[in-house]
Amino acid sequence: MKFEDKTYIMGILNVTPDSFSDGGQFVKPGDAVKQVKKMLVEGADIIDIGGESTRPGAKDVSVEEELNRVIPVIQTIRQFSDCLISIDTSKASVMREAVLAGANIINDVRALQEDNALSTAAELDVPVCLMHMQGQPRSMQNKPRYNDVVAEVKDFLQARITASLAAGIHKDNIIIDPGFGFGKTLEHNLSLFRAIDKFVATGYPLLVGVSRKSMLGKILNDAPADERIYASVVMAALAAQQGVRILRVHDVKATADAIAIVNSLK
Ligand code: YH5
Repeated sequence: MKFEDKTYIMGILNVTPDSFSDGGQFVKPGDAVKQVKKMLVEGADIIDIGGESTRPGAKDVSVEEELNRVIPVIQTIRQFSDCLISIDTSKASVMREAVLAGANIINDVRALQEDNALSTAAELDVPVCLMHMQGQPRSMQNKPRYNDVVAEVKDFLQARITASLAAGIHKDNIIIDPGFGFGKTLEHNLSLFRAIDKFVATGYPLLVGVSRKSMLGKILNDAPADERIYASVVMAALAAQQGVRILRVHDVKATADAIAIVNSLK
């Protein structure tokens, strides 16, 4: 797949019963459909469907549970839309079933490090987002540590690109993501955001997800998730301005307006 030269909006659809900001709202396919239609009308280019909660402290889910959450939703979306769908998973079997059901993109917060993920992604021949995470969701936010966060995240992503290419994944199918909030303090996240130009300069399309994350809450005197929307949109605009190609967001309409402003100034 060849990405056009524009900033894509990836709308978040959580199908986990424990999602922080939309706690279990979108578990029923009917409810999920409503949210997907709203995001598409508002300007989403991609719908990102995740059945494993990867927020800090989240527990593991079984393959069966993850499949039960995501596959019916993908099948239902395919009955009314040919929009791009990404599947937010680290499990090879979920990647496979999701793509067979109509998903177009793999979004893996573990950068294809789980069993059979590299070979499965190569075989499915769809774009894949390789994200950096230090540790595992359960414990990643307890004392993250780096000597040089930008260098370490860049080196990790480069190593995963090398592994992906060696497994037969096409260069044009690789997307990279520094993984904001995944085993990072506020200072780590800010250092990475200041270095966005360095990630863009790799030539691989860059995906950024900061929407409603606790890094914004920390800057805003511990604002709760539903009061982090303006800050999320500002960060999205700053990212788009610097050449970020995919913005993973909860608030699609607000982000689409911000991108329109950024584009008008080019
Ligand atoms: C990402 O950055 N993030 S799930 C905690 C929050 C708010 C939001 C406490 N999947 C990313 O969105 N995939 C997630 O407030 C992702 N990049 C990619 N590629 C975490 C999330 C969130 C967590």
